[in-house]
Amino acid sequence: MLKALLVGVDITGNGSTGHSLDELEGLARTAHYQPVGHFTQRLASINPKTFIGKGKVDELVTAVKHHQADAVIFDETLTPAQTRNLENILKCGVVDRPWIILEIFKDHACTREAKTQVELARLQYALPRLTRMWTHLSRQRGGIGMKDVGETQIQLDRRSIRDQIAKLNKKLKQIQRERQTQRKARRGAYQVSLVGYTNVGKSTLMNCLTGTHTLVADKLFATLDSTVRKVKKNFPYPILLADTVGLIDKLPHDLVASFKSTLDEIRNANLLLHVVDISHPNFQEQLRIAEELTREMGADALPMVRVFNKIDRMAGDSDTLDHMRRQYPEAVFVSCRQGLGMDDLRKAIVKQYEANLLPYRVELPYPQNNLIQKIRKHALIVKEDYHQTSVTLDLRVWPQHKSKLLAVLDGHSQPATG
Ligand SMILES: Nc1nc2c(ncn2[C@@H]2O[C@H](COP(=O)(O)OP(=O)(O)OP(=O)(O)O)[C@@H](O)[C@H]2O)c(=O)[nH]1
Ligand SMILES: [Mg+2]
Repeated sequence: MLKALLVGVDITGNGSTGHSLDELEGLARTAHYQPVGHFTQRLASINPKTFIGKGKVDELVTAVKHHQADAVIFDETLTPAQTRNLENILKCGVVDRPWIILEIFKDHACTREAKTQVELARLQYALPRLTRMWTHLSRQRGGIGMKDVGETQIQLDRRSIRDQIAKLNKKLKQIQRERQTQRKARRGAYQVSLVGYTNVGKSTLMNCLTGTHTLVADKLFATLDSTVRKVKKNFPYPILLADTVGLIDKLPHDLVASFKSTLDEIRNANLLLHVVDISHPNFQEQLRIAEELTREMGADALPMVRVFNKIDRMAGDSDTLDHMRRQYPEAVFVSCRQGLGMDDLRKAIVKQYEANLLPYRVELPYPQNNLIQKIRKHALIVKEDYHQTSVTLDLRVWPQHKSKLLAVLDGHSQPATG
């Protein structure tokens, strides 16, 4: 395991670095680094050459020697020049938060799509940082190690990375075409998509509602693929549920853009369930960040229900629960692990679904049992009024199903008035 020093910077001076470094520590461990020291600095402005101030750099030089650290990890996004300058002074690897996230994504990617997306994001990140990245990339290619690389080699390398980027882009387009076809086949169904910070329990919720076994793990970014499953259990309507990649503060932008299928599952949803881990000490900040990222993805106009999860861990803290119930009266409070609140959640989904239904009334001449069976496939029958020679049905129709319903009714009925 590589030994690493962690560095957090508090630019606004609001004292939020403490939390942020806890998260960085979790990320660093997930990416197989062993944190051996923490440093934070309050800064009025960023030093363009080294990001942090000279005094802090000197402190780090001493600490790197003392701990024999292999790397210094910054909880920020460094420019390629800052990374190079810092590596020259500190004489060890310098890594920033986006790179750590990319390393984790690389480890956790399973499917062809996720692997391609992560590789693409890594290469795009590497291109402007090639001198430093050489070590990482060459290690993958068979271990050339930390030796210095000449300028000619870097030029060659840059070209080969550009070629690889072009190839991956092409491959991704093909995969996304296949996805598009699958999505078209699902058109017309009501789709609910799970969104939320990483590790809040989205996949656990998916398993609870669909009875399937998507990977659940107590680690950051366990899910790197969007999966879509049918929810049938205890629902009056067919509903599709999509699990998506977890969100996190300072998520690399290239990475978000490359996870196009997750973005599509979110943007094309009829309803978002925003899952929040209420037992996390920093859940309010996570909630804010997830909503900000969702907005950036262009999904802020969609109907959304907040789902506060892991209430089983809140036995000693009813104040926080009460406070959130007051602040978000429409929210649902659940424990996916213990199956608490699942009925409330189902009701909330059904309520959102029904808000979209169009009322429709038809009058059928008797007897029409077959026809009624067919109608049930496309509409909800809320009332049946039997008269002497006919029956009036009050229906609720999902807008996308209206044409199918009309096709079924064609020639058999007439829209009733009143
Ligand atoms: N105590 C408790 N733990 C839960 C609950 N729901 C999920 N967890 C745990 O939280 C951890 C993360 O769960 P996941 O379902 O993998 O979370 P996720 O949001 O899909 O995470 P990513 O895919 O990594 O973004 C696992 O260890 C779960 O067992 C809950 O209601 N109570
Ligand atoms: Mg997951």
